[in-house]
Amino acid sequence: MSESAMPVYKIVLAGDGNVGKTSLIRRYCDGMFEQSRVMTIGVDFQTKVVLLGKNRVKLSIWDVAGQERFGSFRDSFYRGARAVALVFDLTEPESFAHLGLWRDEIRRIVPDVPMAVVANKTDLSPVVSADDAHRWARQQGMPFLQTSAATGHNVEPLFLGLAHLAVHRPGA
Ligand code: G3D
Ligand code: MG
Repeated sequence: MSESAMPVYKIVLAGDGNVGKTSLIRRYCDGMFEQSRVMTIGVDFQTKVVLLGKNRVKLSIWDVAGQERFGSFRDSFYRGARAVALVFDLTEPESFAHLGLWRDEIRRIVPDVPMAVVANKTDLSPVVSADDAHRWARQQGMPFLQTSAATGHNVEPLFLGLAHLAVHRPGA
């Protein structure tokens, strides 16, 4: 199938600033991790073609990019999302505490979108208990994954998992 004829699925990474959203996308799309990045301003998205079973699909992966504080701007950004990652930083308890706010904000715009919980920065000493985070995710009925954009740990499974959620969404 030509790339232009491929189905496109919009994937959104949400979560507080500095948790590693942009780094995860870069790591996945470019295979790179930049130790020091300027905070992205404006909407940022990249596309990547993935093989799901026998089917090739295209992901457009959107990052809440440097706009974490501007709620009204984000509403339009969520429209059309087919899967969402709620990302937090294992070294930053506030970023975990805020996941419920992100979930609620997204549910208002795309009520049925499947979400996954992502605990990033596994390469650092955790302050948030991964068990607590896993339990929270389970209560929400969301898959849970621990990642590191720095080492690449679980980055590929993260995006393949999101692609799977997007494609196999019940009722879609
Ligand atoms: P954001 O897009 O969610 O705002 P960024 O977050 O991707 O811009 O990352 C914020 C900072 O965390 C960056 O550091 C980045 O290098 C770092 N970071 C992201 N993911 C990881 C990770 O898995 N492990 C470690 N150790 N660091 C990570 P700077 O220093 O540039 O602010
Ligand atoms: Mg960013």
